[in-house]
Amino acid sequence: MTRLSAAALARLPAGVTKPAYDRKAVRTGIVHLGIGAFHRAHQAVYTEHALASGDLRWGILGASLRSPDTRDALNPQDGLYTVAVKGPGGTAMQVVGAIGSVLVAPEDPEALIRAMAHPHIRIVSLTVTEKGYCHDPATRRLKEDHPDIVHDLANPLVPRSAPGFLVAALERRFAAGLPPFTVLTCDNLPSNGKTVRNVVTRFAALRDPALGRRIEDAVAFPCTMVDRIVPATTDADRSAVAAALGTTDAWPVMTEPFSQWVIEDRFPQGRPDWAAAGAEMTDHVEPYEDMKLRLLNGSHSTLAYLGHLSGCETVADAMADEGISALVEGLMNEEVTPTLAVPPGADLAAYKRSLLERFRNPELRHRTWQIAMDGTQKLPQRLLGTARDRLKAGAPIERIALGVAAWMRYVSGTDEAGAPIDVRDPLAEELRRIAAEAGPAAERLAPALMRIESVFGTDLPADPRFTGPVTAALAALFAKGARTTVRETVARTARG
Ligand code: CS2
Repeated sequence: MTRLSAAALARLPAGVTKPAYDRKAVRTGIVHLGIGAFHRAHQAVYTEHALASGDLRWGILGASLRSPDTRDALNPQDGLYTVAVKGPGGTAMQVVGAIGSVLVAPEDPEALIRAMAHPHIRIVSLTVTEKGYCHDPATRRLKEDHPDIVHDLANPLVPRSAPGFLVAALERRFAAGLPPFTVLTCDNLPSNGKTVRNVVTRFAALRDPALGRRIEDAVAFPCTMVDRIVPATTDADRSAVAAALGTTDAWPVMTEPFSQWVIEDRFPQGRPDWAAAGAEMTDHVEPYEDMKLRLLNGSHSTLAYLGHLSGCETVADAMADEGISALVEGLMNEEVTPTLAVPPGADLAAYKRSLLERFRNPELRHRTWQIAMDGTQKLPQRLLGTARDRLKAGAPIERIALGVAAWMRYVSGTDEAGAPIDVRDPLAEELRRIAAEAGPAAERLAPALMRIESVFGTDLPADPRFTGPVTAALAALFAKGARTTVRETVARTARG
C-alpha cells in the first residue's frame, strides 16, 4: 500500500473529507509548540475549516519540543494526517492539510526561534501538557529551579523549554521592530492564559527586567477552554485507517464527535475565523475552564485511578462498573456543581449528561493509564481547588477525598494483585522514594505525600477536614480494595 501524501489525495475514497483548497498557496501564520495528537484533533481541525473557507494566511508550522516521532510520521506525508471521528454511527475520516510541516526543536533550536520570529507569524499556540510550562501547579508560578529553566536562563539562544522559546522569539521580534505574536495556550490549566503570562513574563524578567515589562505590556495571552477526548493511537487504529483510506498513514489521530473551544477574543494581530468552525469567542473564559477542569477532568482523573486499581483498562470499562459510575455522578452533582460559577447560557445538567455519555463511548478505548499520568501536575486544578471551595463552605468532600486517595494508592506503585504500576510523572522519583519509605500504610503514606507542597500547598495538609477523609479513604483502599471501597462510599454518601 502507498503512503498518504499530497500525490495520494486524489485517490482517496469518496467518503473521506480532504483539503479542497490549494495547499501550495497557504502561508504559514501559526507556529504550534507541542504538535501531539490533541492539537491535531482539535485546533488544527478548526484552522483547517478557516483554510477551506479561503483564508489562506493561517497554515501551521508544528514543532516538537522533545521527540522526533511526529516529524518522522508527518513530514514524509507532506504534513497530511487523518482524523478519525468515532461515533455511535461509525467512524468518519478527514484528512487534514493545515499543518505544512513539523520541526524538532532540540535538533535545531535556532530554526524554531527563527520560524517564530518570521513576520508572517501572528500566533504561537501551545499544547505542551501541564508540565511543559515548568511551573509550580499549587502556586501557578514559574519553577525557577526547574532544570530546563536554569538551562534556558544560562543559554537563552538555545532554549529547551516552552517559556524559553517564547521569550527568545519575542525578543528577536522586538529587536527586528516586528509586532509580537499572540500566545495561545490550549492546555488544561486554570486561567491558562493568565498562568502562562505569569510564567513567561517572570522568565523574561529574570533574563532582563525591561524585557519582562515589555512582554507584559505588549503581548496578548488569551485564555481558552479546550475540550475533545483524544486517546493515544494504537496499531489497530492505524490498520483500520489504512483499510478505509486505501493508503497508509503513519500517525492518524482518534477522537470523538464532541469538540468544544471557548476562546477569549484578544488577538491584536488577527486570527483565523475559528468561530465559523464552531469555536465560541467570549470575554470571560474562566467559568468555562473551571466547569470543564472540575467536571470533566476531575471525573477523568478519579475514573483513571479508581478504574486502574479496579482492573479496568479503559474509561468506558470503568464507567461500566456501577459503583464507579455512581461515584462519579455523585462527585459531579453533589461536590463539584455547588462550587461552579455557571457560564452564561450554559446548561449544566445537559453538560453533565453529555460527559457521562462521552465517558461511556465504547469506541474510544481511552486507557485509564494514559489519564493517570502526571497526577502531580493535574490534581491541583482538577480536584484540590474543588476541595478548597467545599471546605470554605463547610461542606463534605468524601468523594473528592476518595479520588485523591486513589491517586495515592496508585502512586504507591503496586496494584491490588501485587503487580508493579508504571507510574509516569515528573515527580516519579520522589513518589517512589516516599512510597518505599512509607510502605502500604495509609497513616504514613498519606501525610508523606501531602507534604509535596507543589501539589497540596501548605493549607490542605494542615486541615484535618481534608487530611482525615483522605487518610481514611486510603486506609480503606489498602484494606478492602477499590471496588469495595467505592461501593461503600456510594452507599454511605447516598444516605447523606
Ligand atoms: C484527560 C484529558 O489525559 C487526561 O488527563 O483528562 O486529556 C481529557 O481527555 C481532555 O482534557 C478532554 O478535553
